[in-house]
Amino acid sequence: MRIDILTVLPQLLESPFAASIMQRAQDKGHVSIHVHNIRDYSTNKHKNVDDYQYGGGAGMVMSIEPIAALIEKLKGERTYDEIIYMTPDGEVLEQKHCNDLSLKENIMILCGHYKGVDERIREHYITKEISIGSYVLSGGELAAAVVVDAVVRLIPGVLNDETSALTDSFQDNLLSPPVYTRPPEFNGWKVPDVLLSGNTKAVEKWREEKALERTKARRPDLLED
Ligand code: 6GU
Repeated sequence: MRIDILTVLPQLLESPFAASIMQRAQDKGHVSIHVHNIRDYSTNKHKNVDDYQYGGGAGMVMSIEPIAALIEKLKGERTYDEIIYMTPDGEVLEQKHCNDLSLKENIMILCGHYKGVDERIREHYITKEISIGSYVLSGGELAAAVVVDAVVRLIPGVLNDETSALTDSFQDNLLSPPVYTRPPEFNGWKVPDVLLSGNTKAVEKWREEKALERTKARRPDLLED
């Protein structure tokens, strides 16, 4: 998979992909991530990437020209399966979106800033608009990093048995059960006996019960659909 990220703050997207699973996924060739600075495509002498909004009002709007120039350049090089715009008024990200995106070949992600981008970008280039939740961030970069992380770890071959996505929370609309490791007792706090029993069937049953219990208590909405 190839992911192109369009931003006015490329510094914000350096470290999120430079460690652990994201770095390994790139090293192993499962994904290549390319961060582009929109400012490099500004043609005016001050390298501006935003302007006052028509009709008046506080807040700047990201200009159409540099973004369009960058999108057109990239589209001329390959075909994109999705051109995503990160925005608080987008569809709220769920595991199902990540599962879908993990099967794509080429994805472009545009990070919103200020009051957002000129609406004509959204009308003519964007195929999907994503928010990561009901709160406002200073910009779309951290949200884009969240999407990339959630998607890349699902690409076949990225995770091994130990980090398998199959038992993730949400993958089957259930939260994960509690987990424990050594020692079996700390400060008198004991690991549940069943996990030490060696009885695989009983362990599996216990985990299913706990997952359901936890989901009912914390996220009953997940059990509705
Ligand atoms: Cl995608 N962008 C911004 N600026 N804030 C957000 C968001 C995105 N998702 C949730 N809050």
